[in-house]
Amino acid sequence: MPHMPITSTFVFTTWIGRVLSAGCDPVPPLALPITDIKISSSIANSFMRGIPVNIGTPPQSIVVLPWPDLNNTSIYDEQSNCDSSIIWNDQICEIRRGGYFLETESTTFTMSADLIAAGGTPNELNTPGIELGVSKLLSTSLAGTETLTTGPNITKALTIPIGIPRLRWDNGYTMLHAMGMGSNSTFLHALVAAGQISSRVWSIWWGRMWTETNAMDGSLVLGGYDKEKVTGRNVTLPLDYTPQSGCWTGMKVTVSNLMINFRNGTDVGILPRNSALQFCIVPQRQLLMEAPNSIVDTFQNATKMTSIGTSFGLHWNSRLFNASSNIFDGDVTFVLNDGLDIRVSNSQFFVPFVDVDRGGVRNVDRTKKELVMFGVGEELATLGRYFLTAAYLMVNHDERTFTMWQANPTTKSSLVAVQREGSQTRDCGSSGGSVDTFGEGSDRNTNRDGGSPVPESAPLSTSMIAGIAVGGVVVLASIIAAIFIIRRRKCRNMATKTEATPPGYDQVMASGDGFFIVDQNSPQEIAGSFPGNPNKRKSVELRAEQRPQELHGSLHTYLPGRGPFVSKWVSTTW
Ligand SMILES: *[C@@H]1O[C@H](CO)[C@@H](O)[C@H](O)[C@H]1NC(C)=O
Ligand SMILES: *[C@@H]1O[C@H](CO)[C@@H](O)[C@H](O)[C@H]1NC(C)=O
Ligand SMILES: *[C@@H]1O[C@H](CO)[C@@H](O)[C@H](O)[C@H]1NC(C)=O
Ligand SMILES: *[C@@H]1O[C@H](CO)[C@@H](O)[C@H](O)[C@H]1NC(C)=O
Ligand SMILES: *[C@@H]1O[C@H](CO)[C@@H](O)[C@H](O)[C@H]1NC(C)=O
Ligand SMILES: *[C@@H]1O[C@H](CO)[C@@H](O)[C@H](O)[C@H]1NC(C)=O
Ligand SMILES: *[C@@H]1O[C@H](CO)[C@@H](O)[C@H](O)[C@H]1NC(C)=O
Ligand SMILES: *[C@H]1O[C@H](CO)[C@@H](O)[C@H](O)[C@H]1NC(C)=O
Repeated sequence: MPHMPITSTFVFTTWIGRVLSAGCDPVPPLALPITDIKISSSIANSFMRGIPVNIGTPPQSIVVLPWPDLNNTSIYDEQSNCDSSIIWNDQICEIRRGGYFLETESTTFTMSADLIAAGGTPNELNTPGIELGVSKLLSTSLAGTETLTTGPNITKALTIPIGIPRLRWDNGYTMLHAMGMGSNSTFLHALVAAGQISSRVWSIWWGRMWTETNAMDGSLVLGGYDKEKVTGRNVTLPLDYTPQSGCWTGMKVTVSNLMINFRNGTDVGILPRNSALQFCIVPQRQLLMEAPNSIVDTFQNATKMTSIGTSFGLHWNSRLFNASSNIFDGDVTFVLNDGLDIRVSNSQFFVPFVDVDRGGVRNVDRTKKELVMFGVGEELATLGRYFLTAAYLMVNHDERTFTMWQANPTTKSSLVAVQREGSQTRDCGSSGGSVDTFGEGSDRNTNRDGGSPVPESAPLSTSMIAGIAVGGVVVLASIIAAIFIIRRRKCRNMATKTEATPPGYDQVMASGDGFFIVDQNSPQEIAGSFPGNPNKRKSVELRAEQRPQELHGSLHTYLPGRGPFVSKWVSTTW
């Protein structure tokens, strides 16, 4: 019976396809809004843009930003260590930190000896260019575990290790609570362990800010990405955290040219011929880019503008312009080496002057404009949050890659789960949300709809079919029984574990007692004392007379805040 193997294979595949896709629900991704949140209920327009999170019991609302260069999460309490050269009073500090978490008022905060004992990750980075305090955070933070909930659909509270900084470790201008989204993120591990997402994948689009029309919230997607918010082809590159790469978020891209797109259709490239510039993508940074000073100067000269100073507002270090002077109205395009062009629209890199005043009110002053670019010296250039108004970024820690698209600014949403290649969960995606598996070829369709590409075979005689039926049924029945058992087990495991979950993690989350071994080499103390001004390297270009000064009240023109007060984030009922 020469045809039997072919036919059996076909029948077998079809059956397996059905069996695997029956009754195993995919874990859909979660989407958290990146939006303007009113930080203090008693202060009008005390807005900050970030992700609303409820922490502790009873829940306290705070605002976080994802930090790809931290593995664990830093939450500020009242000892919030704002840099007084940037933040002029405590009220501003509280607003710009995204509200304080008062651990003494939470019944679920469990203090531990240190962050590693709390289940924190033993390794953090010490790459030049990263916030100087990062390598010291681990040893100096007040540590513990705490429960948090975020997003309307995360019904189950997660318990994760948190650190409460006791050191002024960050730059003064990326201020909100820091959600660690690094390669060994405790937050992502906890979500996977709790079965709330099925892969350590996260994606971000920042939204569109400050425009009179068409402002949009951004979103952070956990476990996948939002396919409505991407357009065109993508570029996928490996995450590289090595010191050689020099990029502390692991996401380094090469830009072969930077084009100025004039309104009349003329495009002018401003990078010198045959030169390329490497950028580290740092989504939490407050600007579009930090690049060599000569590039920013060339940009300013090519657009025939004259700066009136440096900003000390929310977009600290950006260049200020008089809005009633000759203001460039075109776009800027980053031409990536890998064939992707990211065009940032004028409104998203030429923004109004924004600041939080002494009373905690966010003021938008449209008489001045800020070019959200900063000239740096030797350190690696960065692309910050305003780059992610135009680019959509997905980080896949399971595959150790990151992917970028040109963003499609929209409020529409269609979440796609992204799962590990070869993962057992991929066939569970035939109903509900779609599941996209990297590197998957056409065979996925075969499994999904029960074998559309029918293998070619010669017609079979009735007796052959009978033989196949009798022989096959017995064999298939036992195989299917076995598959059923395996599948059930895998589907169940999927909810609690992926291949990438570090051994023992679940147990730690459950029991709360840490058994991690401290890597003696990793959290190294910085020799000598911590520099008094962590901002020093950033402000190196500022001349003395440009240093932060008190702004006078008259500079702040009151404009109604743009963001709605999102009351549901503040309510304690979810
Ligand atoms: C929350 O769940 C509802 C119902 O399942 C769904 O319609 C909605 O899109 C989800 N929202 C988010 C932000 O994921
Ligand atoms: C996170 O932890 C991993 C593994 O311990 C380490 O390799 C990495 O450098 C740490 N930092 C980041 C940003 O991923
Ligand atoms: C990731 O972090 C856990 C603690 O959360 C730690 O036990 C594990 O060693 C880390 N993984 C790597 C690869 O360092
Ligand atoms: C990225 O593009 C490749 C083809 O270049 C495609 O195979 C892959 O599915 C895309 N990834 C996503 C997440 O869309
Ligand atoms: C477009 O405007 C730029 C800048 O003003 C100018 O240099 C260029 O010559 C103009 N191009 C055309 C085709 O008018
Ligand atoms: C920009 O223009 C200024 C003033 O004309 C000039 O001094 C400077 O060298 C120019 N810089 C660059 C990088 O072109
Ligand atoms: C901007 O320019 C206008 C007109 O030249 C002037 O009246 C105004 O004072 C300037 N504003 C600032 C902040 O320099
Ligand atoms: C975890 O370590 C990192 C860097 O060492 C630091 O960001 C963080 O503070 C620690 N956890 C917290 C939230 O303190």
